[in-house]
Amino acid sequence: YEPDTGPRVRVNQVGYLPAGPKNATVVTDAADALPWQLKSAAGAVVASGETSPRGVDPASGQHTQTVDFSAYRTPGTGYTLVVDGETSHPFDISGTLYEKLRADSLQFFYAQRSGTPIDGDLIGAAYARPAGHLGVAPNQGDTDVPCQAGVCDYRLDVRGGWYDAGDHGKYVVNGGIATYQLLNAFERTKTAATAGGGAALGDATLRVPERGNKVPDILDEARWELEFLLRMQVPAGQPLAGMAHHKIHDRNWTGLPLAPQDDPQPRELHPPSTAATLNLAAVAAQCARLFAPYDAAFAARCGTAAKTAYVAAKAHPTVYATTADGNGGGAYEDNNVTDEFYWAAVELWLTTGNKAYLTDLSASPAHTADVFDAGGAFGWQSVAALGRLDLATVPNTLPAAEKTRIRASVAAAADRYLTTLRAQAYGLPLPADAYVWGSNSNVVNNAVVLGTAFDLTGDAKYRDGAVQTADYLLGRNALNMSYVTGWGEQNAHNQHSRIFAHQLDPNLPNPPAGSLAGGPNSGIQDPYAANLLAGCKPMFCYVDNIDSYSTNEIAINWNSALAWLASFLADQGDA
Ligand code: 9MR
Repeated sequence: YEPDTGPRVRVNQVGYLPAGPKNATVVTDAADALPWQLKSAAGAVVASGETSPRGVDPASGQHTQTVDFSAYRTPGTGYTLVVDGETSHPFDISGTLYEKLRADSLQFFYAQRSGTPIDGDLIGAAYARPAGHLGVAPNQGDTDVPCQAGVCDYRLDVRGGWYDAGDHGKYVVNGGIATYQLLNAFERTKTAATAGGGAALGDATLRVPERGNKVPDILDEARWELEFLLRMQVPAGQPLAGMAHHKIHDRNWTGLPLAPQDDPQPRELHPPSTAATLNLAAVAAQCARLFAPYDAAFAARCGTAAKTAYVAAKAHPTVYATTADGNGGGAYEDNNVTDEFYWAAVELWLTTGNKAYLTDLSASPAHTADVFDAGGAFGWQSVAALGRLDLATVPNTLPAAEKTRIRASVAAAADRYLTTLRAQAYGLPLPADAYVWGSNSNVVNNAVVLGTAFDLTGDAKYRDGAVQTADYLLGRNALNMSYVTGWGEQNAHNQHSRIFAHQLDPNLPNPPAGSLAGGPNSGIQDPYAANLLAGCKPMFCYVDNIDSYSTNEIAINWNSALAWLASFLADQGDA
């Protein structure tokens, strides 16, 4: 199978920031440097130079050369890059490229909302749908959900939240990290010099029903999930009170397409887990400090839930979710919760200032370990870096030397991601052996570390690394395609989703603009990809087909990463 990858000159198909880095990659057998030309929309040569030969790139297996045209800074549209007789897809040079991506990537969450009708006037008629899983036939509903056999003998109202991905499941650990990232994108605006005080993330910046309520819309969106996460907590008086159920989903996997309101499957609560409980503790603690100025009662409710969850997790520290519980929904297994304990203790300490949490976080091995993995700085299963990043950025009373150590660890990790990025022909912070399920989220999360290092140090090399990461996502890659729906000349739009299943039913929409595909995955764990892509080089292990859930699904934890990065980049203006 040979995908059609178009012109051999690969660029960010959306564009480049005027004063930012401008890099492209050419696939060529030529051994020596080649001349390149940058052309305006009218075809005039506005800049020229020579490529840098790179040899064979391990991630793609391709023989490549790179182009650096950073010196050209004139804003405009419809530029192309010409090398080796090939013309790239067109792109812009503009300081406002990422503002709409910030809004689009956040808008994704409204489209994924469960338990509420989606208003076509807000996000387009194609996306309007009735509320899902409120108990209206044929749904059995999330309003009164029983536990799986033998798990508990009560029922819970766990309506609301976001559907995780292309399925209708709702999982506390993945909801946790996604909510963290939206809250963190907001919290960043309080400390980052480039964030303009957060006006761009204020009220009436998104098309959500809550716009105009004087609460920043990104917080309104996060609250939709927070309310669900709070509902997943085991009630007082029950065994394991204060823990959080790991997940709620259909008894059996359903087929595609399937609108949420048409899902007839029984919904079931799965056992509580320590990981889910600590995710609840961490994000509810974030909620308590960030909502305090807007809704004191809600902030207090979050604070109580966070503390209760933390106490329950300490009382039941080894209740693990396993791969065995993977029928009808994802397992989100985890048998090491050292990192979750650390993250939760950090968030609770940052919110309350209570010394007991400081004692706990200081005693955690995660506090001194190198927590930033080369493949992915953090993810739903490994969250220590979230605690580290927040200790580095959220104002706190750590002794100066300790704060310096924490911040230096973020910069050191960012330096390593830059080293990786420079070794890649396509300029991304991911080594060739790390293309796993959801690789795009790892790529972006590594760029979040770069962005945070820039916020902390003001050193432009980190910001440039984050910009280059966006280049990879938006077309500078072996497949010559953008992984963000509606963004770039050739973009992913057939992602695996029961709701946005246009590929299977022309009456249904594609995912909304701003939806990130999971990305290349050398594991090719779904039958469609396994059959089509056997033997693929890492960056080729992707197909924009709705059947390929292991390379091409949408997911809240991937879009939350994109939203953080897009917001960071939008704040850089013309860089
Ligand atoms: O993102 C998850 C990835 O890290 C795992 O390897 C994979 C298999 O367990 O599951 C992914 O998460 C999926 C979840 O299990 C169910 N909803 C869709 C998620 C995205 O594909």
